[in-house]
Amino acid sequence: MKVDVIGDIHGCYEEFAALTEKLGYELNKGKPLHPEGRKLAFVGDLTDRGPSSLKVIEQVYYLVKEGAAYYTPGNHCDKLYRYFLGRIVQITHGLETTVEEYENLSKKEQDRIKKMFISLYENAPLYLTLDDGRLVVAHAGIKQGFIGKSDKKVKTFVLYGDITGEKHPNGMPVRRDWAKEYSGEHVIVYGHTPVKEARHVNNTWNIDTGCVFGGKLTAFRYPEKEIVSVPSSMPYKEEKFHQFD
Ligand SMILES: [Mn+2]
Repeated sequence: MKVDVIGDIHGCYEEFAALTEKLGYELNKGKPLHPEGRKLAFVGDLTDRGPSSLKVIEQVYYLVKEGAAYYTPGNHCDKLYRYFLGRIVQITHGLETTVEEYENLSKKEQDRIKKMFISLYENAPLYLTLDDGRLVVAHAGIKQGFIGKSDKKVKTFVLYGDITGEKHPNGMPVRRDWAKEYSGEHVIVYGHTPVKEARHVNNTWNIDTGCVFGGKLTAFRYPEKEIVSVPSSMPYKEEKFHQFD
């Protein structure tokens, strides 16, 4: 199977459109489809902070529905899902931009978007196992021993990463560098932690190149293991990018 895994979009619809074009996808009734039948896969965090979150939801919903793409949720997707269910969530960390777009819609349009997203989320696996398990796509990554499992511990890991429960002085949660310890055969593609360049460590690939923070939107082509990116149109925020030693 041939697939192009797309990093955290966070409402950057224009960059997503540009990236699919660069990857050779062609628009068919508004949807990017590949002439050779390649499929897209989304690492999650479709929405929040960027200008066109709802457009991204709609695009991904139809692509998945028609079997042209795979999707697995990120922590921002999880929070938006809880918001749509009417649970009490804090409208912060970028959710405010998605909620603003949503509130500007008519009641009928709101219902349409809400139903789409709930359906997309509820039908999505916690992480994707593709190509007979050789390729695993998980929002914040996954430890070797968690592949095939889906308990609460695994859910926390794939949504938030290898968090310790501690926080840095700036309030950011401490995340362990699990990729450094990874020694598995599965290719693991993930996002969640913005880095300036896609980071390849031990068969794992972090493709969140911080598009919404002015970096790039990145795709990982499988089985070629190629990185393809397009520049972001958003203002550059140096402090949002993670540095690894
Ligand atoms: Mn995330």
